[in-house]
Amino acid sequence: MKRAFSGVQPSGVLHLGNYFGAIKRFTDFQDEYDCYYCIVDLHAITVYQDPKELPRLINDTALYYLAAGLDPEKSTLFVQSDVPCHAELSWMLECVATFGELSRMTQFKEKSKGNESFSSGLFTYPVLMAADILLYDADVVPVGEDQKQHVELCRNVAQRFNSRYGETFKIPEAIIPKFGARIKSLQDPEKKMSKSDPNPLGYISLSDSKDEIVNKVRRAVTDSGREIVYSPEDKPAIANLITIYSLCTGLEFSEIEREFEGRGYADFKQALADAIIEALAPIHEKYRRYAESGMVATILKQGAAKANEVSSQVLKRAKQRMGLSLLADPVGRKLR
Ligand code: ATP
Ligand code: LTN
Repeated sequence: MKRAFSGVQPSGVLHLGNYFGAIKRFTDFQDEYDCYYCIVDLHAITVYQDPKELPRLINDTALYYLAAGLDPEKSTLFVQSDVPCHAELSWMLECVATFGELSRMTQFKEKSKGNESFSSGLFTYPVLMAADILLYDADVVPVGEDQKQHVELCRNVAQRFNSRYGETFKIPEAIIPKFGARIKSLQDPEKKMSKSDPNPLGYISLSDSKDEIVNKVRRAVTDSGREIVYSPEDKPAIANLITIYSLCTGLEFSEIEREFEGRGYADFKQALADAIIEALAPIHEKYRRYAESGMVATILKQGAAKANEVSSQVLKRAKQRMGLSLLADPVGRKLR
C-alpha cells in the first residue's frame, strides 16, 4: 500500500480552508493509502503559543480531524512532539538544505514581513516539514496550494541527500485539489483564508454557530455588479463564494450560475450560509461525540507508538548513510 502523509498546525481554530483544502480530503485517502496524519505542534511554536492554551488546541485539532471523518482504525493520527525522530532528522536535513533556498520560501517572507524579530524556527520551518514527510517514506502529500513550494523544497532536499549519501529517501509528490486549494478570506479575496487573520470576519471556523455563519456570510465583501457568475479575474470575491457553495453542495459552477440567474447577492448569500450550516452540522455532531467519548488521548497515544516505530527505522537508515551514530549501527551493518 502506498503511503500518504500530511499535517495541520494546532495554531488556532480550524476554518473552511483547512477543511476543504486539507482535512476533508485526508479522509478520501484512507481506503487507498496507508495514511499518517500529524498535528504539527513543533511547527506551531515557530510563533509564540501560550503554553496554557496549546494543549487545548492540540486536542481540538485532533477532534476536528476525527469529526471530519478520519478513522483511527485506518489512519495513524499523532502529535509531532510525541515522535522525537522529527526534530532529529530535521537537524540532519538543515545541514543539507541551503540558506538560499530557505530564503526563497514565500510563507517565510510573508510571515516575517514587518516583524523586527522572528524566531529562527520560522526560517527553518520547511526543513522540519521535509523531515515529517520523509520519515514515513510518503508517496503523496495532500495539501492546499500554499504548501506546494514546501513540498517542492522537501523533494529537492531529499534528492540532494540521496545523491550525496546514497539512496535513502522516497521522493514524495504533493496532491493539490482542483478546487478549494486556496479558499480566500471573506474580507479580502486577494488573501487566503487563514487562522492567523486578526479579523474573524475573514474566516468561517469549523466551530462557528449558525448565527456567526449567517453574519459572516452577510458581511462578506462582494464585487461590483449583481450577477452570480464564476469569473475569478473580474469577480474574485463572488468566485470565492461560488467555490465555497460548490464545495458545500457538490454542485458544478454552471449549475450554481443557473440556480441564481436573475437573483441578487442577498439571495445567494442566504443560500450560501444555509449550505455552510448544513455542511458543518455533521462535523459538529461528530466532534461532540468524540469529545464526550474521551477517546482522543488513547487514539493519539496509539498513533504515536506506531509513528515512532515507522519513523525510527527511517531515521536509523539516514543516520547510517550520513555516518552518524556508530554506536547504534556498527559500520557495515546493512539496515535495509
Ligand atoms: P495559518 O494561516 O495560521 O498559517 P493555516 O490556516 O494556513 O494557518 P495550516 O495548519 O498551516 O493552516 O494548514 C493546514 C492545511 O490547510 C494545509 O494543507 C494548508 O495547505 C491548508 N490550507 C490552509 N489554508 C487554506 C485555504 N485558505 N484554502 C485551502 N487550503 C488551506
Ligand atoms: N506546513 C504545513 C503543515 C505541515 C505539513 C507537514 C503539511 C507540517 N508538516 C507535512 C504536510 C506534510 C502548513 O503550514 N500547513
